[in-house]
Amino acid sequence: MTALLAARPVRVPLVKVMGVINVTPDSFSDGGRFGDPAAALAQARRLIADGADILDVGGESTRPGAAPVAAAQEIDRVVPLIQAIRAESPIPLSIDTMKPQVARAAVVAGATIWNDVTALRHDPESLATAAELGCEVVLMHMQGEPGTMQAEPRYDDVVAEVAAFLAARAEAAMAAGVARARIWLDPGVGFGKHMLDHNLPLLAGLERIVALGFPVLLGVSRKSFISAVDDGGRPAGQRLGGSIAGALAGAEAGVAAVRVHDVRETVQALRVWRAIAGARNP
Ligand code: HH2
Repeated sequence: MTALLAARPVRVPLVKVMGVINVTPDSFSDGGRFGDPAAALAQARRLIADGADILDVGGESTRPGAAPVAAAQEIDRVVPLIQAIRAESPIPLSIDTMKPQVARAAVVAGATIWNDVTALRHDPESLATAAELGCEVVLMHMQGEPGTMQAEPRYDDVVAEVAAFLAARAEAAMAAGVARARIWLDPGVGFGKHMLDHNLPLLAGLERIVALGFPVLLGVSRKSFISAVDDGGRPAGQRLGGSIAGALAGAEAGVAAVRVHDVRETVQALRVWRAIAGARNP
């Protein structure tokens, strides 16, 4: 019995879990749930207890048709939460914003990662601000703008085009003074990508994004393509199985982290995946 239970050394890399907290009224899956500061802090505590390695705080939805938010309002939404989490936990915090003013305020409040779905293209000041702040940056691929990105996305070879874009944005960030070791890449599942024709080949080709040599963050959690693959009718809150399948596909491809809403379930799935992978390569 003891021999059966003896732990084997597991050499398969750990995949970090980034838990999402949207302090917005309109995010596609959890909008309106954590707009109240006390509810947002309670959610942060829950995600930490559930095993999150990083928390990603967002004050503006990126879903198509979401109302734009002024920088001052976005700062009012995210900074008190970042300060409150920082006051009670050392967990790394990421700020999900396109705006350099918001990133700056968040970093001053204690965030150490700027997660930008526009890969530092939204504002001419973004690249220089990222370099000056000295924070880590997540450079995500998106074709088009959030408002219109799903209108008619087109690619000849989605994996090659996403990889080339990300490599170019990493070069631009480094040229502006962002240290190579601080750069993450994200293929941007669901951002300017056709539900099945683009998201599925992109997920199938993730190794080519990982091969660029930067840590990769993958966000599949609750996205619409899950419903399209499933029965077409599941709302965001009923896509947990598909979200976990996506996280495991990412783990298999070698991503460094997954961005998820359901932290506990994802942590468990990744632990079991890693234990099996470790047993395969003792
Ligand atoms: N997805 C969303 C938002 N930010 N950032 C990165 N790096 N990668 C992603 O895949 C990603 C992201 C969309 O999810 P969510 O935050 O739940 O919704 P909303 O943008 O409506 O707030």
